[in-house]
Amino acid sequence: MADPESLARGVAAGERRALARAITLIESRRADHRAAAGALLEHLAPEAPQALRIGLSGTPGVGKSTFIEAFGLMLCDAGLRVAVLAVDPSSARSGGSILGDKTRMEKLSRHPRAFIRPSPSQSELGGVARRTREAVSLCEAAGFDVVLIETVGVGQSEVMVAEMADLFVLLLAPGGGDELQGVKRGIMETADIILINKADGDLAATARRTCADYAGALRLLRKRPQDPEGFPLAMPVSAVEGAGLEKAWEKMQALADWRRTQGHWDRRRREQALHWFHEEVRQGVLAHLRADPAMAGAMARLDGEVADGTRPPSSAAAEILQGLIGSKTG
Ligand SMILES: Nc1nc2c(ncn2[C@@H]2O[C@H](COP(=O)(O)OP(=O)(O)OP(=O)(O)O)[C@@H](O)[C@H]2O)c(=O)[nH]1
Ligand SMILES: [Mg+2]
Repeated sequence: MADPESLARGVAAGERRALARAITLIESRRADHRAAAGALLEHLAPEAPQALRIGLSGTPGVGKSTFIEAFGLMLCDAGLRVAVLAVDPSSARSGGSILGDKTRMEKLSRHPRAFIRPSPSQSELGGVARRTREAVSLCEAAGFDVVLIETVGVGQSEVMVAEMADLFVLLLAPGGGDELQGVKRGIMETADIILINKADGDLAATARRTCADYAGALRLLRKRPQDPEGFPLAMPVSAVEGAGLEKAWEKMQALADWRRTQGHWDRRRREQALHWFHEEVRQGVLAHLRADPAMAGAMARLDGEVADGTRPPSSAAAEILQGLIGSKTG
């Protein structure tokens, strides 16, 4: 493993091998690698150019890989450098996606201006979040213009990706109108752009209807300060035929430009940085507690009491914090 400083120089020079090795380093859980990863991230220029970070989510089979291949190639052909990071917290699934993605993103993966990194087989969301966030920073330092962060549209990983993206794009299949109620609502509220994919062939008419349904539902949402007129929006695309991709990119740029000029962009990046800082502290404290046998024992005992309702959560927390502060000072 090269020393963090020269690795950081390689990343900053946009060397793909250095970037790949740097990501391998940040993915490692070995204590010495963690330390080197920390040094590496500190060596990255603080004034590195900002990429447009696009979170992209969608249920299995909706066409994420096909979309990224077509969309990524379009951006590369326009002269942009595109990095794709996949987030898949369930290690059981990731084997399948990597295999699928090798075939579905074949051209993009060979493009000199593209960099694709599949999800590592980590199952714990906290670890995945850190790895992805740090990988995004590395890609940004390496001078990529666009970083696509892909996640499967199931559960918590979506929220996490939204917390590290400048824009959040949701890919949906035609039909699925019943999903509009309930489970999709929360996700819809984080989405900036909803793309109804597979708007081609037999599905074209259904896609247009679905799109109108979502557009209607989006108009009912409370207006968010970070949205210009007309956003969030829903539009049809066909990843297979490439239809609508140019327009989707125009919309993404328009939204990003508006947020930049209105100050939402910087504010959001600052909020996100603070969010991850506090999250790291929280995770670190919990890990520290779990590693100390006496504290772990107290946690287990209090878990039981709180669950049974014999101890209020705040009082149990006070006991743990007392122990934590006491063990630091005494
Ligand atoms: N008709 C049509 N089919 C599409 C389109 N995009 C993707 N598909 C098909 O949908 C299937 C799934 O596409 P993928 O790109 O693998 O979907 P995915 O969301 O990456 O799936 P997972 O990685 O399993 O979550 C494939 O058979 C694609 O050919 C499209 O725009 N139109
Ligand atoms: Mg896929």
